[in-house]
Amino acid sequence: MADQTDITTDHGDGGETHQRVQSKSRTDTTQHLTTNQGTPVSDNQNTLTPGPRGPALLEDFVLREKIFQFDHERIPERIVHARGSAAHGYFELYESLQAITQADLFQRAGEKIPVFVRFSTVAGGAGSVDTPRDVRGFAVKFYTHAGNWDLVGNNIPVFFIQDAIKFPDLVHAVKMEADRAFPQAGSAHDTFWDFVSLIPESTHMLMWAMSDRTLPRSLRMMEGFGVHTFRFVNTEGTSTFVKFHWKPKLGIQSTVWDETLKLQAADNDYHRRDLWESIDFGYFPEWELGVQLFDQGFAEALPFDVLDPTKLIPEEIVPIRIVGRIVLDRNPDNFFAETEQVAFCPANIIPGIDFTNDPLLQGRLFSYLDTQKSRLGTANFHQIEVNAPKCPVMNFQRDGQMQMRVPQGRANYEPNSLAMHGEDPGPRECPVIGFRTVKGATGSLETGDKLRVRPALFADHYSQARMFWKSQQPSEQAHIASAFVFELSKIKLAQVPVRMLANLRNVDEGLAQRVAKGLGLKLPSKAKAAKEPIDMAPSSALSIHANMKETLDGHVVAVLIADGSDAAALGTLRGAVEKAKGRLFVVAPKVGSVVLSDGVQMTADGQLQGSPSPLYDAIAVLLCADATAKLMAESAAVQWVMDAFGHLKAIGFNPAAKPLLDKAGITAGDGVVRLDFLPKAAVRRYWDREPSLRMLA
Ligand code: HDE
Repeated sequence: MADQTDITTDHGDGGETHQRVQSKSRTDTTQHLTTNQGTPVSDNQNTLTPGPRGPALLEDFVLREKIFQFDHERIPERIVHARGSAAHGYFELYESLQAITQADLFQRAGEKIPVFVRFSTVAGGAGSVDTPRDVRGFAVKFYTHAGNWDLVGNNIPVFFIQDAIKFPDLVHAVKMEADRAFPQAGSAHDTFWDFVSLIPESTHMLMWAMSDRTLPRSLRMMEGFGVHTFRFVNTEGTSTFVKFHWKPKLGIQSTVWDETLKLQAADNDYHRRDLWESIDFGYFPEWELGVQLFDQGFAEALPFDVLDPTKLIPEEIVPIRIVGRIVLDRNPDNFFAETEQVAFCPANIIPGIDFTNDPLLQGRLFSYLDTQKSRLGTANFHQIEVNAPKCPVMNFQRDGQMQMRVPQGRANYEPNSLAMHGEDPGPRECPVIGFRTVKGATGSLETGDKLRVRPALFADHYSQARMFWKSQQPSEQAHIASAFVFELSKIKLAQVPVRMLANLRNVDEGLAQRVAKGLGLKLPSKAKAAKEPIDMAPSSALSIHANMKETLDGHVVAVLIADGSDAAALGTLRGAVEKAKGRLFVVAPKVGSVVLSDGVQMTADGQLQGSPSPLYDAIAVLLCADATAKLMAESAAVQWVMDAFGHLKAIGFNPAAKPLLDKAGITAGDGVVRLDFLPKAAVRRYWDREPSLRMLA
């Protein structure tokens, strides 16, 4: 970077500010503002005009170039997953998987390779909020020595549809409605529920979508899944089926619905900011990579088809083997160049990994490459820095818009005999380590007449939806039932909630009754199932509440202080929170100056009205009697504690602050503790509090 101290600021005839290089730096061109052609610019404040009040001159190439580039700053946003946030990091392998796969990144235990990871919502546009009820994308680009491998997954292990040919219909139905362009980012509207209520294959995914999985507390606290069944292939050509899982180091955690709604108002960028700040503060987000491995015999014995992306394999049946981890330790330097221009594609695989015939995956293999041409405008998008492999790339593909390379010589075809004539012949195939599609089929019925049919086992639409429901704790079941009520309450097409209830009766009669009651509707007769569901054993791994980690690691505790707050108590609280690897965020009525009990003046991190409690994991109220009396007349303060209580968070307080809690209607109970006990209490939420606070379905 140029030496910015060597700059003079002065003003032009119209009073405008000019920051100019000093005369002694005129020969040091590293400081000079230039056009895209490298021509130094003398004035970046004024358009070229004849006379001070004359019209703009067409010859002003400085103006035209600047506005031209600005006019084209945006590229088409992604048709789905438009809103996303990303980070750089690395993948580290724990143990060699050489016997199972020849994939380069799984060979040498302890080796680290770079990754770029983008998280996204699905339905909303690039400028929409971070916290709608929505599936989250979890896309990882591994820059391996053998080429880029993209694992383009979601935070839910199954999908709404079984065949790619239905994807445009699904996306049209869930995105804002065609005539009115709302809602911006959310599924609670007519067209989505009209569509899904007509395709019972969506029922399993709907159960997940209505669960708290779609309300993650943080991108750092959600699981990720490759969804489809893939294959590992070893050097002998032997293939093993594999399902990929990401397990967050901090455990899974979600918000409650009322909190989610309030977060949308409190901070549109809640997840983006959280990811950025965590990396910035050195709390590096981390996930372990797990694989479920199984063979063809096992797959054929299952009561469902492993090619069906609406099904999962419970961890209790095939345990997850943890093989490595990703750590995200660097924020992007530039959002557009990296996060926006990154182009993921499930077809980007490397030797040792292969596809299966999952019809959803097969369609995706076409879609992603195709969409990048629309978004990035050229077939050369793979040369953009974030997309470029970090290993040699050599072939005979040439030219096209925005070719960044300058290929040497005449070898743009092969076979060629140019080497015999002393010229560079270009690269050659390698039958040994080059990518080879695995021989043999995934199972039966993979050859025969050309048909447009689905395998018969795909018709089981409800067994796993039922398994998911049975695997949830009562607190989670109440959230799922309430989410169905909330979403279906927004539907104006009278037949749609009725059709949905008829489908839900195949999942669980109790669930259907609770939703019907919440909607004030009579339970319709059960929809006829294409295939009668079977009862599968519950899988506790599918529950968030059963698996939440009690920790302050990477979490934020906010403390409300004001003039006169006890300085020593604040210091003790900070020490304890930071010792538990949490962050303390200080909130005060005036951000610029708070005078503590010891007379020392400090600044707060956030002002009370701009720092509502939904933004934090737990809160503390540390006020002297005077400040408490004043803040009892401030609705933002009363709301602050009331919301934390309503969102089932731990609340710590000093005795003088208690009247504020009383005013907010906060009753004693689990998680409402004296300040000293807060760091211990703040490691979890208090689900038992909920039934006394809101009417859940
Ligand atoms: Fe995608 N999906 N998808 N998808 N998807 C896109 O590609 C598509 C599906 C996923 O951060 C698009 O570059 C089809 C399942 C993620 O840049 C597009 C089908 C899963 C991202 C596309 C699916 C995903 C995308 C839009 C059904 C989880 C964001 C822009 C056959 C396993 C990647 C783009 C990023 C993005 C197509 C279904 C995950 C249009 C046709 C299932 C995480 O190509």
